[in-house]
Amino acid sequence: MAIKFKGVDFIEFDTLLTDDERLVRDNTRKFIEENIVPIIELCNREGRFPKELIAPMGELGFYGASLEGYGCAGMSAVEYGLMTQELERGDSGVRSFVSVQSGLCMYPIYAFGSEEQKEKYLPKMAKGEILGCFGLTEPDAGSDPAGMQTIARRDGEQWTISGTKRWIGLASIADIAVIWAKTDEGVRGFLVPTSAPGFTATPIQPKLAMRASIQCEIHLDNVRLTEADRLPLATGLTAPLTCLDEARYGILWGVVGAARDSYQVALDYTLNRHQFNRPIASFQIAQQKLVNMVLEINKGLLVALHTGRLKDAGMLRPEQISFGKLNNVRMAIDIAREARTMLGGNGITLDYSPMRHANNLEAVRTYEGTDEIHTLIIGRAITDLPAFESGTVARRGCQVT
Ligand code: TGC
Ligand code: FAD
Repeated sequence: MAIKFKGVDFIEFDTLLTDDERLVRDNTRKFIEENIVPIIELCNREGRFPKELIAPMGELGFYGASLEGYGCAGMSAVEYGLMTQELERGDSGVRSFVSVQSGLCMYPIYAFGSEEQKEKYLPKMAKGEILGCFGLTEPDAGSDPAGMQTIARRDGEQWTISGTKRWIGLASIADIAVIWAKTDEGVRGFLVPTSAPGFTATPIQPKLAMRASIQCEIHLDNVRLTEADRLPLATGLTAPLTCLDEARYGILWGVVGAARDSYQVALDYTLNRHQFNRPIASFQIAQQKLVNMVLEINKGLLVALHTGRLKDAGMLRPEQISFGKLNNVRMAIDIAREARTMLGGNGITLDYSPMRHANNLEAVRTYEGTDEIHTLIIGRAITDLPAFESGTVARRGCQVT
């Protein structure tokens, strides 16, 4: 009897997509299969970000893909999500690179920047000629960014910024950094050229996750900027949190890709490897593991698609993004780990992807809001009882001394 469902799709998911949506997904998949899959294990082994793919990904319109104008592709939210799914099927580091450039750097310029800033940066960023990074987290302010200590002081038309940011993706190869700082007027966002005197970015190494990507500690030592470097429409903590919504949305799709790849590897392996004179996939426990993966991946896909349809309709709430991120990352890491068990000893080598995905997903469950923070966001939404003290900017004050 022939296998009826060779891929993971058990629910005719493609019938829920338009031709354009399928095209975006298939084109991205082809790029990943031809360009990322052949090199990604080596990149992980060497701890190397594949910089040589920055320009080709720009040519395909991967950066700022959901933005309109300025040389961006103007994709729908669902198309963007399907794209990130394929990117993360390749590697979380590749998807994260596109998330940072797009959702965390181009998006704030697009949403909060002046027309001059948009014209100056977005077309070149869309091509990958200018790279950006996003500095919100600090050594002592991660889950609670309102506790940030980076300070920007105004002196007429000039600003001086000092502080430390940690875990900042791409910072050592970026041309500009979107830096969030406290000012007398509250939290504000700045476009800091990484060539500015007083700006340094040092990669955090060694890492056991996201090895094919770069994260840095940034030091800002009296970096001088002008008023033209400030994002004029970014006022308060809501501005960076809105950027996080964009990136979290990409993640809730992306991680389904990592889960799908892990499942496919486990399925292929257990169909082909024999023990006790039979394919491992013929054993009931193996089938139960595969079936659980198919159930959870298909549910995760439906959550992602529905979230995308809400976003395209302008109806998506931040708590619903938390729902998708928490559910789908949890699903994906469980599947990557389970897939690893099905490969036996071979599963701990770099010849197979599930353990690499599982390690990456350890980081994904931490960044863009930890599992615990998204649990508390959803908990607050369903009880109207915040389990954490909200409004800490107001409580601690933004007074710059
Ligand atoms: P809270 O009192 O809840 O809110 C303050 C103001 O912000 C508004 N707001 C949001 N607006 C848009 N989107 C959201 N998701 C929002 N969440 C809150 C809120 O309405 C309020 O506005 P207003 O006008 O009433 O003042 O703020 P809080 O300080 O109590 O805490 C909120 C909390 C804990 C949920 C937030 O701080 C949080 O999400 N913490 C997690 C930090 C985080 O996710 N950092 C990510 C850094 S970037 C990163 O990790 C990149 S990884 C690379 C990659 O993406 O691949
Ligand atoms: P902490 O906030 O110190 O949390 C430690 C633990 O305590 C977690 O388990 C957390 O859930 C738990 N905890 C905290 N508060 C509570 C609470 N109220 N209730 C229960 N549990 C709680 N940041 C950027 O600004 N830009 C980037 O580009 C970026 N990229 C990243 C890439 C990677 C690979 C990583 C690992 C991080 C990145 N980050 C980035 C930072 C990331 O967003 C933070 O690591 C994350 O928000 C958690 O902050 P923290 O690491 O300081 O952990």
